[in-house]
Amino acid sequence: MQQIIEQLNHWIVKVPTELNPMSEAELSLKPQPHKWLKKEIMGHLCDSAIANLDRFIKIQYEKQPFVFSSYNQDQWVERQNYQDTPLEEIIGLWISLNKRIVTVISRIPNEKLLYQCEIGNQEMQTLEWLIQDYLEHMDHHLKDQVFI
Ligand code: NI
Repeated sequence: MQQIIEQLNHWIVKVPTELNPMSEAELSLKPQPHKWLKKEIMGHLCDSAIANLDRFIKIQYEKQPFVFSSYNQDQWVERQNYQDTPLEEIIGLWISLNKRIVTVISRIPNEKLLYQCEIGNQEMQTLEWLIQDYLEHMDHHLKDQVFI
């Protein structure tokens, strides 16, 4: 868990220093039709943080196994209108949400990391797995789509 927290803190510092110098034009370039803009990918990472913050908190006190609620990613990016939102605002939101996530996960007692969650198709995973998966999802988008 310590490693995950360190990696999240690393991104919290690195993301704004790398993205702030990029122009709005660069971030608003459409890579391919039907693909998200870099700004929208950052927005999608905010939506992922919102959904996961909710899960990381509820799984700790709700009846077990906690049933994972999914969300429609394209609908969220569209409804939030990240495309027309200033980058600064998206980055600010992303930083605030991830600081909350670091606060929450650094306070989870060890035994609760093993709490079970049903993630769909009757597949069960632990809270620890969910947190690891949250970071892997973020790493994937940042490394493959934003900082290229
Ligand atoms: Ni994604």
